[in-house]
Amino acid sequence: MHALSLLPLLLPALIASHGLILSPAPRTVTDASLDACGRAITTAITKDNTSYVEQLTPLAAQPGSGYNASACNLALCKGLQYAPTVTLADGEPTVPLYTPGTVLPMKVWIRIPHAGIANVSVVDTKTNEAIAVLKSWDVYAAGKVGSLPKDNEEFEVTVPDTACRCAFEGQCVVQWWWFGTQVRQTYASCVDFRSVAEGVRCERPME
Ligand SMILES: [Cu+2]
Repeated sequence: MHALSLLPLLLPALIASHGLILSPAPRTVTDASLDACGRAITTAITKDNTSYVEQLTPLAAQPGSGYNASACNLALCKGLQYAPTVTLADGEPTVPLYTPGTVLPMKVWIRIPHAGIANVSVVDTKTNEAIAVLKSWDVYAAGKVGSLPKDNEEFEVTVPDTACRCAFEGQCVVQWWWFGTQVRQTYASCVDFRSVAEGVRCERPME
């Protein structure tokens, strides 16, 4: 059951899920996600305000869903893919580069709170391995909109030294993950980034 709530007009409604990262800019539905996850899932993520992972999973099994299991892992960023964009000037990807030790302020939006647990981690997108847990909450989103602890929606994380594992766009994400333990619903939202220490040279991995 979801309490009826008025959609705050000033907040982005790109992904009207129970919650998502507001800043830095999170992954959103793109053609890359459509190719990997199919129309049933990407339409649900775009339009359905209860598009938690457990609801997307059965959509994947629908005939004609277009879901590609090897490309779309719903347990990682709800299946949303890295979508290359480049600056016109220099051809560089528009994925932010954070040197290790960078303090990254983050804002998330909890639209419908469900008490549970949450964490923020750096995830290797190829292996879905959490390289580092940057923050975690034993109790999260326990309360009502407007009375949640401030650090549930506004917090800082420190970018770890990940050697060359996150040196190039698409290799890693900062993933915010929240599981409502009573309702058994999983929400996730991801930020693409690159990270390499000053003076360290990394080789771009073979595709
Ligand atoms: Cu719910």
